[in-house]
Amino acid sequence: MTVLEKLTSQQAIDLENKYGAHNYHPLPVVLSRGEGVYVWDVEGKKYYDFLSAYSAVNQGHCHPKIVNALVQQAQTLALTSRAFYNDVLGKYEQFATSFFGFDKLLPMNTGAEAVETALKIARKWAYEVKGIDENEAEIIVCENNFHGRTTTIISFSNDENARKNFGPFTKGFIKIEYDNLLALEEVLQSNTNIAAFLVEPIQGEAGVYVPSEGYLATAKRLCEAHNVLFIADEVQTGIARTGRLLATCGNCSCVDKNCSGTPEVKPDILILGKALSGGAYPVSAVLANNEIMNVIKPGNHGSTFGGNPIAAAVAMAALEVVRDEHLAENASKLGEIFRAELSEFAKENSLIKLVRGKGLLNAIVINDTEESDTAWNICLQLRDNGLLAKPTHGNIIRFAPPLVMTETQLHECIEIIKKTISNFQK
Ligand code: IF1
Repeated sequence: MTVLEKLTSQQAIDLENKYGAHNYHPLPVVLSRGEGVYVWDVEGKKYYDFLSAYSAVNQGHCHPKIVNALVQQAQTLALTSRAFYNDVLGKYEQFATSFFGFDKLLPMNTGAEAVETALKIARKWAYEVKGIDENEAEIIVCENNFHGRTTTIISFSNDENARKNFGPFTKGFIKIEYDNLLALEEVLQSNTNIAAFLVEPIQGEAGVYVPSEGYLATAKRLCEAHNVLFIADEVQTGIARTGRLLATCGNCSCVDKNCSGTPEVKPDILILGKALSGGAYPVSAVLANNEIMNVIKPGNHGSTFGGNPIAAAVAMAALEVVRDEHLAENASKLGEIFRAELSEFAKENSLIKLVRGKGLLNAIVINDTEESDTAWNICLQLRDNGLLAKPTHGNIIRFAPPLVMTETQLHECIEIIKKTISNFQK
């Protein structure tokens, strides 16, 4: 078989099983094309994509403006490394720092790399600015966090599946309960070696846990009072996914019409990834103001591809799409409709325990145990009915379509979800 020969779904699955590491258990569907909110499998069946590659494809599959930026730059200058300057990176850094309201940006590639970068910056700031003794810095994280898969990041995970037999682990992290301000205050008051508090504005992988109103703002104020950096991991919640440009409120002067204008939760360090490129290319970034970012000096940190011309060009196009197509406003409006309709439906269907989320990052909790395969089987039937979604943990199904979805398309998807669940036989 040549690489150009068209595969059947089963052939594609067999090849992955035989030649690929088994580090995922994908839903059995083989995709070969994407456009906007739709994807097609190799047999030509069309689906609504309700995962958006874990919120990386907020701008829709293969957005022409983003693809064009990718192609044009790839045909001009793809990679220089940071050993030399290039004529795109500075423009992107200026554009993105203004877009989100920070002084500086450190460009990386994956979300985990950006999280690691933020941890390194926070530690260096702790030693060189706050004055903590070297190697004594602690960073507060939350139970049930998900920040990526590197050894340091899984060191502070409590997901046994993600960490078992990957030790020994990195020290210097203190875990507290998510959405618990007393727990945060207690650690801040009892430990003078705290560099930072790393938090997801909504815990996506844990099951789309939206914290109490005011949690992030009060957490930020507590951090300020104790000279501790507030680090927001917006890899999944950022880039308009939750109905705002950011789920925390950057004092971004710009595009978020939903913004109250008051920087009530401006992170000291902001971590972005996924939809920063619209899913067209691995692009992540860490943003901070000078008094924090300037602890990084030449040779302290880097990456071969970090800030490459293609990444810079793609990211600018992806952010322009968010701004020009008003994706935050659309996510906010459609998210309200989605939760209202499914919450009403849940009242008459015992299979759904609850519906929760913000913007177009939502989830339904299935009325069965975490160990059951009910959520998985519902996703198989959703697939058969033309909608792709996947359980996060056990009995929770995440619903996160591209933010370019129209209201008409959303209502069609809601009907597919309702029909599937109404007809579901265990
Ligand atoms: C997998 C989860 C989602 C993230 C947050 C950093 C990263 C992620 C808040 C790291 C990545 C991805 C990773 C992917 C599945 C997906 C995921 F299920 F793993 F947890 F979205 F919820 N911070 N999340 O969500 O970014 O290095 O992947 O670019 O690893 O299975 P990355």
